[in-house]
Amino acid sequence: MNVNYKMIMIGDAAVGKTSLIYRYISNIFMDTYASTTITSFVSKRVKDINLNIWDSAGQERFKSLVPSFFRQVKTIVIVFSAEDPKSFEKSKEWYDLIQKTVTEPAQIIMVQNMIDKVQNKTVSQNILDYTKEHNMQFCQCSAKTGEGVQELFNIILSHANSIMPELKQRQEELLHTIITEERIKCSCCE
Ligand SMILES: Nc1nc2c(ncn2[C@@H]2O[C@H](COP(=O)(O)OP(=O)(O)OP(=O)(O)O)[C@@H](O)[C@H]2O)c(=O)[nH]1
Ligand SMILES: [Mg+2]
Repeated sequence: MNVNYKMIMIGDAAVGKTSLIYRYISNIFMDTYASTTITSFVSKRVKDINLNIWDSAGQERFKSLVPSFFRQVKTIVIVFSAEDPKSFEKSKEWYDLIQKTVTEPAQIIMVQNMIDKVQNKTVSQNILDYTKEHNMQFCQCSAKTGEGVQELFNIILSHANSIMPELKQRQEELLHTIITEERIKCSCCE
């Protein structure tokens, strides 16, 4: 039985959330910016895992809608841009939003994207301190060159594998509930 694994990309507008997903799923990169307005997901099957990757809208006007997609999420990726230090400051607000709204344990990863755009790739100490202090994993990526993207998803898949018994049990319980409900429906129609 394949297990479903839900993850979501969040972060400010134009930091590269959609581009990272395109790079991972289809190995493509598009220079043109088409802002995401509707949260949706794409799936990739990796061995026995259906990785459901939700892509959210980073624009401020959509921010309040994002937590409604956190239900049953197992990994949250907060993306910011290496080129724009303000986007790291804003990612702290995204972290606070997770703290306020996510009730179940989830892996949280901070991603510094667009590292192809900066000469000095050294991660600043305040970023390292912040991620460590909040128990987050940290990755540097470029959706444009593909650098770090596979590594990011390997971290996520490794987490998925580490909670596999829990995922399987949950899925079986869900299936059982659906079958039971169908039986009840059928017997009441007889
Ligand atoms: N150079 C470079 N450009 C990137 C990278 N990632 C994304 N971009 C560009 O940055 C722009 C925004 O990328 P998106 O992936 O649409 O950003 P987003 O975070 O999904 O934005 P919203 O959907 O508005 O929240 C696009 O023009 C991309 O081509 C990267 O790693 N390097
Ligand atoms: Mg997008």
